Amino acid sequence: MLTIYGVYRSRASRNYWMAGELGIAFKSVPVVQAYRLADPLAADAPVNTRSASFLAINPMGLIPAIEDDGLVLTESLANNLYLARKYGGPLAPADLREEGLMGNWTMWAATEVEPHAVRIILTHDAGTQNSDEGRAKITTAVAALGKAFAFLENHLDGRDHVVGERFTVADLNLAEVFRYAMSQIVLFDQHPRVKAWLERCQSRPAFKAMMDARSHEAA
Ligand SMILES: N[C@@H](CCC(=O)N[C@@H](CS)C(=O)NCC(=O)O)C(=O)O
Repeated sequence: MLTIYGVYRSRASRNYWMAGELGIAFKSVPVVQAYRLADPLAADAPVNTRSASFLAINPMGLIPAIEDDGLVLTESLANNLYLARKYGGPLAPADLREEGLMGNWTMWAATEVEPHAVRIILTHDAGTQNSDEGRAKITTAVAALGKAFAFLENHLDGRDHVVGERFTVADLNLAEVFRYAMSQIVLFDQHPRVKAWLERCQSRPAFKAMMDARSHEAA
């Protein structure tokens, strides 16, 4: 059975959403980010990214990790590509060409979008979005995201989805990365196809179920 190590309030959200889309049974092992704890190595600390038991799974000390039939994977977006290939169905590539495209879009999201988008959400998480420093960070990130938003906006001309004519793992992986920039309403208003695509992705029952579980988790 698939095991997901992480918490919903982390990049593990992508893997929980994916498992929900696939309708597969999974075991969730809560592992919280060490930086959220006062003393992650205290005897009574919950299992976290610095706990020996988790470092045995992912020596990088980052969540999520998944374990499936003895295979351990530790990159959230790659975890989803693997799950798509393993369980098949409409979310998975139908052929090698689609597999290439899904990998390409996923790598694009990880390298060209996420580094900037995550800076936006982390600034909000830290509550510093209205400080001079926070505003400067967000302005820089938004400027850096302009090209990526324009690229996706152009790609979505005449298309509802990123690859093929259906919701796939490529949409899911991208949607989870673009979610980190959602506080930037102007950026989405300037790119209406990206905005409508993200709304479509987030209207899926499996996304809503994941966000519901997330909302019940300690902040
Ligand atoms: N590239 C990795 C990044 C994973 C990552 O940065 N995870 C964060 C939580 S979203 C983490 O575990 N942070 C723990 C820490 O810094 O102690 C992935 O996408 O899975």
